[in-house]
Amino acid sequence: MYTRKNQRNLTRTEKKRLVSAILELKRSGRYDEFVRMHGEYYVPDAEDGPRVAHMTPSFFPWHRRYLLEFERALQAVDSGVSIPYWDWTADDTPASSLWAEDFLGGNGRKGDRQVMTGPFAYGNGNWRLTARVTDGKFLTRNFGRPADPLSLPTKAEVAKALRQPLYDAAPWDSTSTSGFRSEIEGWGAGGSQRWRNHNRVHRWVGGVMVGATSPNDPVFWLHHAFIDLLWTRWQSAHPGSGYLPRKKLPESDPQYGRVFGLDEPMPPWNVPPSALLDHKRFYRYEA
Ligand code: CU1
Ligand code: CU1
Repeated sequence: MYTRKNQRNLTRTEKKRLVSAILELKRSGRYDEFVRMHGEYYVPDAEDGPRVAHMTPSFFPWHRRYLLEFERALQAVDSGVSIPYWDWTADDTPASSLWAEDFLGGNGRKGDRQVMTGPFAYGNGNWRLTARVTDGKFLTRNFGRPADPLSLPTKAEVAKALRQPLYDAAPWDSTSTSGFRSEIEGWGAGGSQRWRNHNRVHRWVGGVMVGATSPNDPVFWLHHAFIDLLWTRWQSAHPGSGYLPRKKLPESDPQYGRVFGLDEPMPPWNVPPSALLDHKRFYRYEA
């Protein structure tokens, strides 16, 4: 049993050890395998086939398992590290210590958006992107998207999603207009408001965080640890509710074969959502 801490409370030594473990995974090629896996499972609902990771009820359990795999890889390098979480409702500016030179480094520069500071700056020689949807070998960011500004989600927006009594709802995709999963993941029809919560954070960071190979930016893990923490908060707030759909969808359902019920094994690990509902089997979150 280990604890996932709020990144703002990490000591200098803890940040250093986490960064070193990430850089070691990168050096060994393991890191890019994780990036490629994420790209492979980025199946939007406009495409055919099973949809296990995004725009789908198993968004939470799939990413929980994905983070666990990454965390195990980190711990194989240094057993004392875990994935911290980034509460972007509190640390909501580029001035946050998260973006300091001793941790994840800062914003991209003007023009090519290349990150120039910190351990993941291309110029420091340890962070060359190999698994990408588009070309470009260096990490990019574009905080707040100045050309069309957007801000990070607020406590009120997160609280509203946490009040949703239902986990998810038909049609179980990016157009579901109710349910906790849809509201936190952040799709839903209509205008600029549709990039809510989880999605808006990807867009606020910008650069490689937008798109299927977003784990190329290490902040991905800290963002998703917070998303995972929000799932635990929703579970505590709604003990009588739970993962949906409970059963495999019937053949008559348009989403048949595309969405994973509670006990249907999720690729690539063949683990069903039901095996991932209780995070306390694996780790705890620091309050
Ligand atoms: Cu993802
Ligand atoms: Cu994400």
